[in-house]
Amino acid sequence: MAKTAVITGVTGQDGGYLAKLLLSKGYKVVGAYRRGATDTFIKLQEHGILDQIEMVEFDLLEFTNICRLVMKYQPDEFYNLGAQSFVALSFEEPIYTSQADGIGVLYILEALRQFSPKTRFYQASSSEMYGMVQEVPQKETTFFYPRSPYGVAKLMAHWSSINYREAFGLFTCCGILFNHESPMRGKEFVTRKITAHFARLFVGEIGHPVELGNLNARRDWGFAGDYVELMWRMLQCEKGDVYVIATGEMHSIREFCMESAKVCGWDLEFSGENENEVGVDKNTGKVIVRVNPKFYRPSEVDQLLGDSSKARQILGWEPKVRFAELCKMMVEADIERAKKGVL
Ligand code: GDR
Repeated sequence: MAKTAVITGVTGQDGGYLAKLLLSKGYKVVGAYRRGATDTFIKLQEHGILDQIEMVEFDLLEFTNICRLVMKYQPDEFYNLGAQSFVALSFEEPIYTSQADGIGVLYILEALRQFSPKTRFYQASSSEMYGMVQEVPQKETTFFYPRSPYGVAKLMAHWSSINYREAFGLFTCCGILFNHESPMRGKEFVTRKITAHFARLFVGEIGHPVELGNLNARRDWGFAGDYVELMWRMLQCEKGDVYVIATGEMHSIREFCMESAKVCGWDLEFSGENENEVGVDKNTGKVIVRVNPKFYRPSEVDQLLGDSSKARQILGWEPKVRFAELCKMMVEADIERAKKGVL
């Protein structure tokens, strides 16, 4: 009989890629989404899978709703990808973020414990939990030091998932995923903000530069399509565990701009310091990137670099898409959308 999987946050970037993967494996996919979630069904439509998913309204803050969902479907697998996932917003909405990303996970774990203890549970943990990194690169055993309400809430969810495995015997896995991007990334995140803006500049729809915050921050960026495969593989193992998922390569926001600019035929050169820094196309002298301190964060995560040896060994995985290819894929997809007027 076909396995049933519940995916919360199914309308988000990862939800779409994971749903597609599970459908291709013959799963019945129940997609849990929050009414009013941004761009509600657009990504699933773009993937061409909306009509194959059983969509149910869901809210991480409504325990009764979670209980009914779990009781009704008794799923084989439950992937919790739903969250307030924008780190910058968590400084403005710390309480909501803690409730959705921390307590909300506890609601799910409790519902599973009560009504469906055989369900295998995946929790979307985050490299943001490492915050002010205590070791480079970061692995499963690295000490956590979150730097945002988002990171703190994710840490609670992470340890709750481990605790429910140890205390109550639930099958839980946590994927500590480092930043993962794709053409389906939300435009509030820095990579897609850059590629969408570059594409609109490229087709001549706009003329002003993109305004960014801290260009020095460095991230380990992978491709979301690669990473969802690992979520599934984790749940197929004999026992639940924690895995770091990362490429092991780190680049600054500035480097992401330079690499993405190449796809548009621009040769970006940066000059000036801090809020006066600009990125200019050497060939035309046009300003493409400008700094606006409005996008600085109250406390920043300066660098993240993951060591995913454990996942590579146990889950048998190698990231397929590397940095330059990722930039190219995202800019090209956005140029296509801009040309069609759907960006
Ligand atoms: P992050 O992703 O916070 O790492 O969390 P984001 O792309 O928002 O920021 C990455 C870095 O870029 C710097 N930055 C800017 N960020 C945004 N959004 N907009 C800007 O204009 C800008 N300028 C510079 C940020 O300061 C930061 O250092 C993502 C999310 O997907 C989380 O949900 C997930 O858990 C982690 O990745 C892993």
